[in-house]
Amino acid sequence: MGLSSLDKIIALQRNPANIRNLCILAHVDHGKTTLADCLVATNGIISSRLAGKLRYLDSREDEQIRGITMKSSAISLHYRNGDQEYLLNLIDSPGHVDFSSEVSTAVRLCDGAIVVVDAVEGVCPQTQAVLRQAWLENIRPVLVINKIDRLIVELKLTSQEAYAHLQKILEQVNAVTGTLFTSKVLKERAEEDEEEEEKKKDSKTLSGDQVYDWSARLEEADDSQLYFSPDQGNVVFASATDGWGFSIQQFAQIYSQKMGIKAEVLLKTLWGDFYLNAKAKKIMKGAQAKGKKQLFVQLVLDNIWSLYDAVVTRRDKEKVEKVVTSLGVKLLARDLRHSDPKVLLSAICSQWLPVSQAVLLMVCEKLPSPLEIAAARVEKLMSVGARRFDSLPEQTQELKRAFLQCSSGANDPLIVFVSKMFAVDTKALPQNRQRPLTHEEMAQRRDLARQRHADSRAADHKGPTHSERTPQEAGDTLNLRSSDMDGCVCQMESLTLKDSKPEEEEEHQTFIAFARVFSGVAKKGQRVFVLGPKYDPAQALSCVSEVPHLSCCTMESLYLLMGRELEELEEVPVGNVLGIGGLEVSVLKSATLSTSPACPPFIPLNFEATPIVRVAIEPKHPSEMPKLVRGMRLLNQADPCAEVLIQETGEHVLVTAGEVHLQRCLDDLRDRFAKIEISASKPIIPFRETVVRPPKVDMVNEDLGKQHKIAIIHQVKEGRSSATLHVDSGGLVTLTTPNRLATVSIRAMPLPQEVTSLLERSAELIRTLEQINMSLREGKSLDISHRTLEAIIGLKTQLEILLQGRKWRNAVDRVWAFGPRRIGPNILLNSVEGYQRPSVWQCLGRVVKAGEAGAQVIRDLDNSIVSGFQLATLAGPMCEEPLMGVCFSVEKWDIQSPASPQHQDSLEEDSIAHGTLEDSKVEGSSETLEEGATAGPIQARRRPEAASADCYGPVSGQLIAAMKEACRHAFQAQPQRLMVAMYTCEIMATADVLGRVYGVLGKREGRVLHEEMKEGTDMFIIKAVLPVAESFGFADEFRKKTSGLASPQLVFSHWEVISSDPYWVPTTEEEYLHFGEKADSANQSLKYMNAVRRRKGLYVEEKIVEHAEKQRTLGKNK
Ligand SMILES: Nc1nc2c(ncn2[C@@H]2O[C@H](COP(=O)(O)OP(=O)(O)OP(=O)(O)O)[C@@H](O)[C@H]2O)c(=O)[nH]1
Ligand SMILES: [Mg+2]
Repeated sequence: MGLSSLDKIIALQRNPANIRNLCILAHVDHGKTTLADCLVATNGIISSRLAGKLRYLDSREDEQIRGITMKSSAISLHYRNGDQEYLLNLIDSPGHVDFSSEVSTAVRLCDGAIVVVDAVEGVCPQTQAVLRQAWLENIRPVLVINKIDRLIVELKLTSQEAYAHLQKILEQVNAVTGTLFTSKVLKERAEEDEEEEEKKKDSKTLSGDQVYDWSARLEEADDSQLYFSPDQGNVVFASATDGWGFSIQQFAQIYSQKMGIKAEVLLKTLWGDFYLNAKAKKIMKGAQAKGKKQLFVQLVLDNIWSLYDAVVTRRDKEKVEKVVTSLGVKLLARDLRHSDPKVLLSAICSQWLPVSQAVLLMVCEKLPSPLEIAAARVEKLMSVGARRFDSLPEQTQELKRAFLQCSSGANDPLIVFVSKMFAVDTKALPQNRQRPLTHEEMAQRRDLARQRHADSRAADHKGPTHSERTPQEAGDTLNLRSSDMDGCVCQMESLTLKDSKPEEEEEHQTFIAFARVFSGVAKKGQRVFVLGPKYDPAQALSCVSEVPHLSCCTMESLYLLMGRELEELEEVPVGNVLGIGGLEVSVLKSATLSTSPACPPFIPLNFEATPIVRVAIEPKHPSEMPKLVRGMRLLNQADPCAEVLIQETGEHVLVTAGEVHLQRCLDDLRDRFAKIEISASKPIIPFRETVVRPPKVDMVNEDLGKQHKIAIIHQVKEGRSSATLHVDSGGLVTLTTPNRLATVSIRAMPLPQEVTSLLERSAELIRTLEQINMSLREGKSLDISHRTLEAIIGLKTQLEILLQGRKWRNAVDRVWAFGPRRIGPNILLNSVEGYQRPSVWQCLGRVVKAGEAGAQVIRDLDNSIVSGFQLATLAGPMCEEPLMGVCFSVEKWDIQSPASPQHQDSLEEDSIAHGTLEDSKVEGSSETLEEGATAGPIQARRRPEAASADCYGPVSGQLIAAMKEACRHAFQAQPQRLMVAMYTCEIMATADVLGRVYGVLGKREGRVLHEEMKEGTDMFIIKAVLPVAESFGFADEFRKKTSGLASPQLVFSHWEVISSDPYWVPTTEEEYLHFGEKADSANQSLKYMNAVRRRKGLYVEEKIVEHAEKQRTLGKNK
C-alpha cells in the first residue's frame, strides 16, 4: 500500500460521518468474495481485470482450493463520490453454515451489511440466517441481487420472465424481513402493555376492560424504511463476475436526459407495474393488465439482454460495434480479438455499468455512519445477562452518551470491542516486513551514495589511510550518516539479538484482535482494562480492592486491516475497525476493552452454529504431546467456534461445527499452530439416552396385552435386587446407602417430547434461573430485569400446559432441579411426602400459601440428592452418554438417626453383605479409618454406632453415590432407548440427478421431509433429515454421485429417539417365528450403542464366533 493512500485513510478515519463499517453477508457461493473483489479493485489493490477471479480476500490456501471463504477478513477502502470522500471498512464473511460464527463476529463490528442473493437460487437457509443476525444486531442491510447473467445464459429466460423472477426474489427477502419485524413489534407491544398495566396497578386507578387490537400497533409502526425496494435505492442488480451492476437511480438519470422525463418520476416508476405509452409520451400504470412491457423490462433489462445476445450468444461483431459506440465505451483491440466472449463482455460492462460504482454509492447513501448508532443498540450491547439497562450504575448509563456522540475527545473513555482473535504469521507483520522504499527515500539514498563515492575518491587521492571495505559492507551502511550512527547501531543490536534467538522459541504466529472502537481514541501503547463477560461495573465502582473479572493490558500495536496485509498505525479514532496486537495473553476469543471501569462488558456474540462434531487428537509421535497441547490452545484462541477440551479419559478433544470446519481446524493445527504430524480419531458422535413408555405392541405389531409371554430365556435380569437395592414391578427403585442410614426411592418417567425440546431451547434461561436461585440461597438480592422475570414465568406456564394429566399433577411446582449441569433437559421431581422444599421457581415469589411458608426448609443433605441426580443424568447406563427427556421422581427419602436400634440390625446384615468391609470397624475408635484398614474382625462387631458412618466416608458422599445408582437402576427399569442427533439438509438439485439424491439419502438413513419445485427453474428443493452419525463423507459422496450438481448444507436440528430397542430379544411366539431365536437382524441402536461402548472401553456383550463349525475361509466361500 502506498504511503499516500495510507495517509489518506488515516485522515479519513477522523471523520466518523464519512465512515461506513459494513460486511457482506449471504448464503454460501452467492458471490460475496467476488463482489468484494470488484470493490477492492476500485482502490487499485488488485487489477480490475482480475477482479472476480482472484478472490483477493480469500487469502488462505485452502480457501482458494475449496473455493469457499472460511474466515472473515476486513479491508479498508477509500471512495470518492463528488466532493465527498468516504472510508469503507469492508468485511467479507463466509457463507458456509459451518463458519456462521465468523458471521457473528463480523456483524458485531458493523453498522450495515450488504446482503447478496443469487438470482437463480433465491433466498436460501443461510440468507434467512444472516438477515436474522443483521436484525438481531440492529444493523441496516442493503440488497445485491447477484448472478443475473445466469438468468440469461443458463436459464435462458426472456427479459420479461426475468423481471417476474426478480420480483419474486424481492418478495421472498422482504417476507423474511417482514416476519422479523412483526415479531419484534408484537413483542414490544406486549412489553409496553405489561408495563402500563403495572403502572396502573401501582397507582391503583383501575379502568374498565380494554380490548386490545394487536394489528393496530403493526399498522402504526413505520416499516417503510425496512423493506428492500429498488425505488428506495437499497437494491442493486448485478453480475459480479461480469463486472456490471446498477441501481435504478442510474437508469433514471440516463433516461431522464434521453426522454425528457423527470428523474424523480422515473425513479418511482422504473420498478413496478408501469409502462411507457409511446404515443402520448407518458408513463402509465397497469402494464400487466394491458399486456405491455414494464418500464424496467423495456428500458433496463432489454438493453442488457441484447448486449448478452450480441456478445455471448451470437457473437455478432457488427452489432457489438454498434452497441459499443452507442454506449460510448472505449475498448482495447485485444479485448475485441479475445476468443472468450466473456472478456469482451466484462470490458464493455465494467465501463458501462461498473458494479463497484453502483454498490459503493448505495452503501454510502443508504448505510448509516458510526454517528448514527441507535440508542436501542447501545442499550442492548450494554445490558448483560438478566440486568436492565436502567439498573446499571449511573456512571455506566452516562457512557451511553459517549457511544451516541461517537466522541473522540481527550477526556472521553475508550471503549473497544474485540470480536475475535486471528493469527498471522509473525514474519508478515509490518514491523518485520521489508518495506519497499518510496521515491523520496530512494533519491535520498542515491544522493548519499554519490556523496560517499565522491568522499572516498577524495580520500583515495589523499592516500590509502582509509581502511578497505567489502562491497557488501558498503551497501549495508549506505544510509548511515554520522549523526544517525547511534540510532542505527541500537537497531542493529536489537536485530542481532533477535537473530540469535533459538529457532524453536520463536513464536511463529502472532495473535491480532479483530476489533472496533466504539468511543474515544485507541492509542498505541495505551493501557486498558479488559472486562470479562461476568464483570460487574457496580462492584468496581463501589470498592477499591481487587475486582473480579477485571484485568489490565497494553495495546502494543494497532493495525489497519488491509485484507492480506496489515499497516501499522499510531492511533485509531472512534468508529473504525482495527487490529490490535499484544492482547493474546489477556483475551481468549472476545472481550470488551475500556479505560473506564464503569463500562460494562458487551453482551456475548450470538452464535447460530452448535459445535457438534468431535474428534480425539493425538500426535503421531507421543513425545510431541506438549507441542500438540500448545497448538490446541492456540487454535482455541484463533477460532470463535471451535472448542478444545481434555476429557476425563485424558483424550484431547476438538469440537467443531461440521465436517468442513473440522478439516480446516486440523489443517490449521498441523500447518500453523502445532507444526507436527497429528492423527485424529473418527468423529465421536454424540448420543443421548432416554426412556420411553412401555410399548403396546410387539415387534411384529401384535398387541402385547393379549399375548402369552414366553418364558424369558434371553432377558437376564441380572442382579437387579440385592440387600440394599429393591426394584418393584412398577419400576420404583429403592436403594439404601452402604451404612444403612439413608434410603431413597426413585421412579424414572419419560418426559413428553415437547417438554424436552422446550427445556432444551430454554437452556440459557434455566442457567439464569439457576444463577438467581444461587444468589437467593446465598442471601443476596439481585435486580432482575422485567424481561427475564417474564421469560421465567412464561417457561413455567408453558411447562404447566405441557405437563397435563394425573401423573403430572402439581409437577411443575415440585421441580427440584434440572440436569445435567443444572441446565439440561431432565427433571428431578420432589414427590417426597412431607418434604416441602422451595422449588426452582422460588425467585417468582411464594409458591405455597403463607400458612405453609414455615415448612419450606431445605433439609440437610438436599444438595447430595441434587448432585447424585446431576451425575446420573450426565452419563447414563447404556453407554455413558448424557440423558435426555427423563424425569426422576423421588418418592421417598429417609434419613435415620444413627442411634436407632433398627439400624443396628441392618448394620449386621450389611456386614455380611459387604464382607470385605467388615474389618474396617474398629472398637471404641472415633477416628476415621480408610476402607480396607486392617483390624481384627472381633473388634469390629463391638464398634459403637456413632462412628460407623465414617468407615464408608461422609454421609453426603454416600448419599450422592446412592442417588446416582438409584437413578441408574430406575432408568434401567424402563424401556431404554438411544437418541441420535439429526441434521437437516436442504438440497437443491436438477430433475435428472434427483434419483441419485434419493439414493444417497436412503442409504444413509435420511428421511425426506418435503420436496418442491423452485418456481421458474428446473430445480427441486428437497428438505431432509439425516442422523449425524451417518453424515460423514455425505457431502463428498453427494458431490460425486451428482457430478457436483448438488451440494447439501447440514445444520444441526434436533435429537430423535431411535425406535428400536437396543436390548430387544424376541419374547413372544410371533416374534420367535418372525425373527428366529437369535434375532440377528440388524439392530441399528445396538450397533450405535456398542460402537460407543467399544470406544469408551466399556464391556461389550458380543459373540465373536457363533457356530465355530460353520466358519469357512473366504476363498472357499466363493
Ligand atoms: N455466473 C456468475 N457466477 C458468479 C457470479 N458471482 C460469483 N460467481 C461465481 O460463484 C462462485 C462463488 O463465488 P464466491 O465469491 O466465492 O462466493 P462466496 O459467496 O464468497 O462464497 P463463500 O465465501 O464460500 O460463502 C464462484 O465460482 C464465482 O465465480 C456472477 O455474478 N455470475
Ligand atoms: Mg467468499
